[in-house]
Amino acid sequence: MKRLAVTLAAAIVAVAATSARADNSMGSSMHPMGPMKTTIVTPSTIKWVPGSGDMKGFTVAYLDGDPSKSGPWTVRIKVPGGTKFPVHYHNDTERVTVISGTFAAALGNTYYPSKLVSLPAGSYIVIPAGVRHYAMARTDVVLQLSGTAMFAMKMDKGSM
Ligand SMILES: [Cu+2]
Repeated sequence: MKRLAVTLAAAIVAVAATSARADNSMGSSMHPMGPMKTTIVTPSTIKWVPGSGDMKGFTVAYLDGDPSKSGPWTVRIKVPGGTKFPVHYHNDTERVTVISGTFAAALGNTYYPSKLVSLPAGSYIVIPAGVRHYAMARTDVVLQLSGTAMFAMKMDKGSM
């Protein structure tokens, strides 16, 4: 019985050492996601400001991180109804959640309004880097975008 207790204690120490190592790597400033800060926002505390960079002209809430830099970020963007986004792509995966209103998007190299798929509030889209796509806001919409690299809309020559 004593031998079993010793073996069990050794096993517990081994597990504790393993989890301590795991905890240490998550909490370190060397974590691949970079230093994290706690963020809590509610709909009434979100700060809306004029967007910059490729979000210029839109009203944007910078929730977390900075889309003009490398590293994880999340923003919300207000897009007026009728706004069209011509065929474009990104160098990073684009993740979009429709928070309110109805957005619409489609994949392809040519803008065909009839191919746009309506995306009501609650819809979520993931578009891998390099995939050509286009979109429009069917109504005033609020979109949540997130990424891990600098956000930029890229267009092929002559695709306007
Ligand atoms: Cu896009």
